Amino acid sequence: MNIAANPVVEADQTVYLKDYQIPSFLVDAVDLNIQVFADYTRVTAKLKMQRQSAGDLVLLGRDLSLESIILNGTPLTSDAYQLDTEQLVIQNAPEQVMLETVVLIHPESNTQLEGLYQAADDLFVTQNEPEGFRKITFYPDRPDVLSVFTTRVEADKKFPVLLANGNLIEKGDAGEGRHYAIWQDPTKKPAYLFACVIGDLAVLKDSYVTSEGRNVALEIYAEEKDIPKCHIAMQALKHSMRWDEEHYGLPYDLDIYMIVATSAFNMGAMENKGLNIFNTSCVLADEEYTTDAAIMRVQSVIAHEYFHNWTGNRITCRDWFQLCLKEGLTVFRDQSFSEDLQSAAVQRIDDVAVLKAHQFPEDSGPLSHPPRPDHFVEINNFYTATVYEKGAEINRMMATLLGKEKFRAGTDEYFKRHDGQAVTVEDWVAALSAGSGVDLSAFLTWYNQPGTPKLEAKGEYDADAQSYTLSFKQSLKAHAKYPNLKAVPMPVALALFDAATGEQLVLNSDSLFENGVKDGVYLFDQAEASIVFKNVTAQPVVSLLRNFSAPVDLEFNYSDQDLAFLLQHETNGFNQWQAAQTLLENILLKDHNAQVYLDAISSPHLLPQLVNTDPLLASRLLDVPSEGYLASRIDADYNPLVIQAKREALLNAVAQACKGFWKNIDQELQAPAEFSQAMGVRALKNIALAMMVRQGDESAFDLAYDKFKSTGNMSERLGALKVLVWNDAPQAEKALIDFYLRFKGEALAMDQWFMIQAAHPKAEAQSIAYLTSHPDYDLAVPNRIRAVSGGLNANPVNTWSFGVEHFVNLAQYLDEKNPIVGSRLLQVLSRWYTLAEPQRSHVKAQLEALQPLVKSKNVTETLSTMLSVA
Ligand code: B3K
Ligand code: ZN
Repeated sequence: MNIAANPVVEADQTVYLKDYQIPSFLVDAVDLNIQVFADYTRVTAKLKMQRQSAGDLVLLGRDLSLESIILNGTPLTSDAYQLDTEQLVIQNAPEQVMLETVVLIHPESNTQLEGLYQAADDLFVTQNEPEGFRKITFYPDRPDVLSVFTTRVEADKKFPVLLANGNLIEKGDAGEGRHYAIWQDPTKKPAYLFACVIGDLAVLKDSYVTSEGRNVALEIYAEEKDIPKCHIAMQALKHSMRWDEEHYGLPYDLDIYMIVATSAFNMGAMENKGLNIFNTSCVLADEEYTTDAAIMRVQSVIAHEYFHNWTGNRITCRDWFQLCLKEGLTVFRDQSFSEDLQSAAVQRIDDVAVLKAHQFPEDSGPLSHPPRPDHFVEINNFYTATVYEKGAEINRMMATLLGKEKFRAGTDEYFKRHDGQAVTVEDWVAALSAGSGVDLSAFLTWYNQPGTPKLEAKGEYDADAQSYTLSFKQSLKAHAKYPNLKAVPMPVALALFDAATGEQLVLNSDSLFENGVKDGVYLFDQAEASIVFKNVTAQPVVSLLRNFSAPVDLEFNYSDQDLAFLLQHETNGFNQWQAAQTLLENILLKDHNAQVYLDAISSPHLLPQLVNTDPLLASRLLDVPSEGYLASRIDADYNPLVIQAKREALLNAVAQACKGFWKNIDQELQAPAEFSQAMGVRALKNIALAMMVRQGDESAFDLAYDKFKSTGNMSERLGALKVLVWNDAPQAEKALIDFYLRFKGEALAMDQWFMIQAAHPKAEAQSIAYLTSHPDYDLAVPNRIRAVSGGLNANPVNTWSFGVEHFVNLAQYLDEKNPIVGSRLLQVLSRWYTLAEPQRSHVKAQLEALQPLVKSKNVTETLSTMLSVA
């Protein structure tokens, strides 16, 4: 019997955290036999189960054709169970159950890229988090059911690679040109961590000896031509393994660790136990083919998935509401790892930039939810910036407050208490508190409520008393679904500077002790409070939230001069950047005069000096907030054209203000051998090139074209190509053709080719139509869709005009074919309600027209939440 996919969402499909119940049956062992044929796959599953609590035996299953079912040796007829589109239920099952099912599935026509699917002619892979395993076989597919898996994979010999989790225990001939492999995973795991791979791939091999002396085989599988691009990922993997031993005392626990790269993947990567499956975009790294930013991303995603082995796999989530338990902690861990790879200030800048560009807007609009939501319709819609990035910030705050040693004592306690278990956010905070000896339970509030807290601070200097008072107030916007919002604890890292000399003031221990500031951090945990610094001999400049010590929206009565001062004198690189960003926001959104900023950024004491010591930080200090970010700061009557015009004018003014600087950068700065420094030099040179065009420098296009042709480095090549294409240079067309011919066999490079054209500031509906009807555009490949859609969305003026139709059509097309990606892309329009009329009504009408046309839970939930704003 065939079961329909994606039933229409009904009112009662919301799942609530408060309804959690332990599973009625646990699975002690699973035996799978997965036989892949050309036009179907047969899955035989033997589950050894035992009752844990009263209730029916519930096996979840979707899109499965059930061939047979045997319970404790007796074949069951259809009247012995209830079967619908989502589950198979057996009432009155005995205490001990041996259940054998045979189902047929169709990976060859699975376009949703969930469960087992054909990713290429010669490749089948799985993606089971969160609920994909139920598309492979009937199973209690929930994260609190942990079991030992033995997997037999059988396929035609034209697929030489047969992989599954754990250790290979047997392989051999299966007759008729077929072969098999049997893998056994000794660690108990939930089904979402199950993986298998059937394909024709090449492999890069290495090995690693753990701190416990275990010799681990490391294997990265990819297409033959891509193997040379896997070395950076392999180094990053070994580095991550060492890092986790040194920083958390966590060694790897199996004899083999495999990574498989595929270009057909809905997201970045997946941490399946011992068998990660990765989007090629997060494995392949090579200066000739991928950008510096992509290389950094590969290293961080490799680390992220590796770190999940402990935070996610060994200790997993009790239910999907707890997703940020594993994701927030693992993101915090990978961010810390990346801080060790490059300028730590720049890593923090980049992480906060992501938080502010994605999480803050999400949290201020209709899609706002707590890091741990208390209800959802489709859990796939909750792999969000809030769960990941805000989740990471909560862990960072606790780590900041505890300091290195206590934080480590806390994490040690967590691994000791909960190894092998499926736990909750409360368990994590309790273990961290117990291990560190510091009660952190107040931080639970952060997990449970939505919205970015506003932190209003005021500074007052009293010359007579020689004291400086800082007062703080926190507030949250009301949320219909989450009432009873409470004050949260916020570590506020701060420093005072002498306004005359630019030196940081040493806060003597008296003043520290009295006001509760410890190691430069004040824990603000009430609705309102103030602190006083004594013996301050002149009006200081205060720098707040150093390193962005809490994920809040800070409002402080800074003058533009104070901000310019901090841009030039803060010793914390992150806060230098933050000062520049705030100053730029004042100019672009509050119409402040730009001169204070222009004077500071062109000061000979700032960038010309920094370019030699930390070129990457220098490049970030030149960041001007994107139009998309600026839009996220506007809650009503947003006119994209106005913001674009203001931003363009400012960039032109910056180009003029730093006149001689750009040419100097271009001619005199050389990329050193060290990667992170070289990356900084390349970033600066790309900015310089774009600025030279803004200055009207006539040599700039020739310079860009020469660079484009002569360089072997993708960051340089793309930097030059952007300048040519986005300015409609005479050389643009031939550069695009040259790039196409040079890289047409390289999917990731071609994604960039699509992206650059889609991101043309003057792109029109026709130019996007040209790209989406190009023979190399493929709606079955999420990376390609994201390249064009992401490029288009780089210019909000375009997004909110012809782009609306693009995104609405995509959501409709993908609704059933790939609802995870369709739902995600639609979210680009979530701030429609902030637009000025008549655009607001136009977009609303288009969204409303989409509503009756979509069926998937994913798109339906997203759309109805988006439209829930008044
Ligand atoms: N845990 C996976 C995400 C799965 C997303 C499913 N829609 C990757 C990661 O966060 O490491
Ligand atoms: Zn993750």
